[in-house]
Amino acid sequence: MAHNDLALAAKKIAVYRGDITKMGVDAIVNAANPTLLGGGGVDGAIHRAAGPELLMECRSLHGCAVGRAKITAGYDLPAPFVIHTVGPIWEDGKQNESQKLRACYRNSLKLALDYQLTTVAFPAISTGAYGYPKAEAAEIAVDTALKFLLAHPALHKIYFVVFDGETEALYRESLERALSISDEDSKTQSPSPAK
Ligand code: AR6
Repeated sequence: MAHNDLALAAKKIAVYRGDITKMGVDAIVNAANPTLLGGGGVDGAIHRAAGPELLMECRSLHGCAVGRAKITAGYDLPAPFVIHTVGPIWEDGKQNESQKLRACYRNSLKLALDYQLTTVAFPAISTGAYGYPKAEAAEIAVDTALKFLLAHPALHKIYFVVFDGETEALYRESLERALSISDEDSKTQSPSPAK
């Protein structure tokens, strides 16, 4: 992976501390449960801010499997669309939790592209009620987003919206780590200068 490409992709990622329901992006992502009928945490906040029509549309979707994503309108939200994805519940790390979390990010971004949406905001999926360790989850979120941005230049911006300073720091560290690893790779792989 060329370092320059990765650095460009990283510029399309922003870590933002605040409330995702206030984001004026094309789509915000909801950390939902398989019923898609609302819940606590960010799911509850999104349903409250979007208004009752969101629940009506969600009822017509007949749920969503872990790792998959479905899209609705945003109703009273500033964002015109909500992408609902279902993160894995953390058990012991041996139940394919990481693959399932990766799938959440990838499938949400694929859906955004299908709808020609170019700015997407994610919460830290699975890291609240679902108990996913925050550092590992941040690493997966950043890595999946970078790979997706490299493969799909049509996407303009991915926001990681975090509630607290600890999670914000974890995202920033993950981003820096991804860039420094690729920097080292590019140094070891670059041809030696002609003598
Ligand atoms: N904006 C941004 N981030 C938020 C907001 C907000 N308004 N509210 C919470 N967070 P969680 P999960 C952060 O529990 O772990 C629901 O009941 C929060 O600090 O919302 O995927 C669903 O219906 C945490 O870092 O989602 C499911 O049953 C992150 O969002 C279950 O919870 C995710 O926490 C899903 O659990």
